[in-house]
Amino acid sequence: RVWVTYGTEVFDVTDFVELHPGGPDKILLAAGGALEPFWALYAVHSQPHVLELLRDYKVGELSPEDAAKPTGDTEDPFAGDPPRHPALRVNSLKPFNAEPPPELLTQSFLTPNELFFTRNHLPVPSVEPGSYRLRVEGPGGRGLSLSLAELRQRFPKHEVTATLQCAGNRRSEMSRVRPVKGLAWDIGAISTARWGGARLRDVLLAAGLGDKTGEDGEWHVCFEGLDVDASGTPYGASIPLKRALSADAEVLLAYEMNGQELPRDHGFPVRVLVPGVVGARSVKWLRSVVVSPSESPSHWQQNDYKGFCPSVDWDSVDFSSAPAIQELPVQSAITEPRPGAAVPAGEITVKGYAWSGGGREVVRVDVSLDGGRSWRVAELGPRPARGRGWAWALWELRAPVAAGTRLDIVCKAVDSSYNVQPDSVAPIWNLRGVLSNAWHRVPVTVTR
Ligand code: MTE
Ligand code: MO
Repeated sequence: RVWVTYGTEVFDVTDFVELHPGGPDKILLAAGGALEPFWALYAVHSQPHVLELLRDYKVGELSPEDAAKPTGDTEDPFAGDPPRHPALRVNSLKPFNAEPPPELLTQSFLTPNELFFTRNHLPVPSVEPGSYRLRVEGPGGRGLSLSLAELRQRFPKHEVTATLQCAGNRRSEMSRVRPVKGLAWDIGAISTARWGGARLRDVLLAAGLGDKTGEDGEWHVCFEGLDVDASGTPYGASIPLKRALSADAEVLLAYEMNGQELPRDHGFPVRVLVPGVVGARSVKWLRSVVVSPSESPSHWQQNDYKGFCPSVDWDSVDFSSAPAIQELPVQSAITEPRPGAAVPAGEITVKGYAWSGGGREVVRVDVSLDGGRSWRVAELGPRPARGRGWAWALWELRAPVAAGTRLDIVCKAVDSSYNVQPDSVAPIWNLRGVLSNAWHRVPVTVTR
């Protein structure tokens, strides 16, 4: 049976699951745990009649031990990590890596902060906002040191609605072809937020670092986080200086996410946000920004987050032979229905997301119900009017389906440069399982 808790009370909601106005799949996400974190996200629940309705299903009270909070372990480097939303699908607890369930991912254009996918390589640092300083440095001893208040006050706040995607999104589909090294992300290592902060460009210009564009080869901006490994080495990455200085590229030193202060998991108090570029370059818990003639020496810039030929294996790989991933290729996936689902005959609703790197807008999403033999054009949801194609398009397709049939649902997106997704995984397989953007396939059966 299906139970949930609210406060210290326990409810058997088995008979209510099918009656849930938001759909049975959504209420089941809270099964076996507390309702509060879900009700906090979906405000329709904060009405007296909802609590009253729940009363009818009460079966008991939590025991005092279960009602008490679990205690933290002080020896554990991850003991200071923040609390997380129970709906997140955890791929690794320490360090914390988790993605929202697909059916919640496309519930709203902006991903609620609590559900935004989290990709941490190390423990989450605890930062005292009052003593935080951001170091900005470049050649010739030029630079700045900024407090959080100075970053907020000296530079105009700029806002960008942008999708962030991890290079490893949809890796689990790649490892089904052949095993790869990396976290087994499903389709949820991608999320969208409205980010607010200072433009990196404005900060670099204020530091006197705006003059190194091009004349002596490509320069870079290297970022370091406050999160460090056991040897004291921080997370780091870089982007080309040209992108950092471009007003069009809208690179941010973000301190706000969806109108709230940046949550700890997403880089409190300041992170880099590089629209249209692989998530790995958007360094969280930012401690330094250094303008340099070379890319970041960090492991994650040099020996990770690069693409290779399918025949390259761990014995033959030469990481120095491939460029670091920056702009990502065109991507799309189906969030509803789920693979293996049984859907009722009549009309099916297929939902998903589509996005491309570099600010290239998604111009079309094609959906097939028969494995790619015939196609229909999905309807794209509303997107922000202003700005470039930094954010995803949510899409939907409704189509009649006959009882007793099997559907092989497929989606593929087209971006404004007419880039398309590859039809299968094998030719783009790579040992690290990155850049997994083949047509997404979801088999379902139609019941009678
Ligand atoms: N920044 C720091 N300091 N440490 C990290 O582990 N992970 C990177 C990037 N920035 C990381 C980081 C990777 S690989 C991704 S995909 C994004 O952060 C994820 O951002 P999110 O956790 O806010 O979704
Ligand atoms: Mo990532």
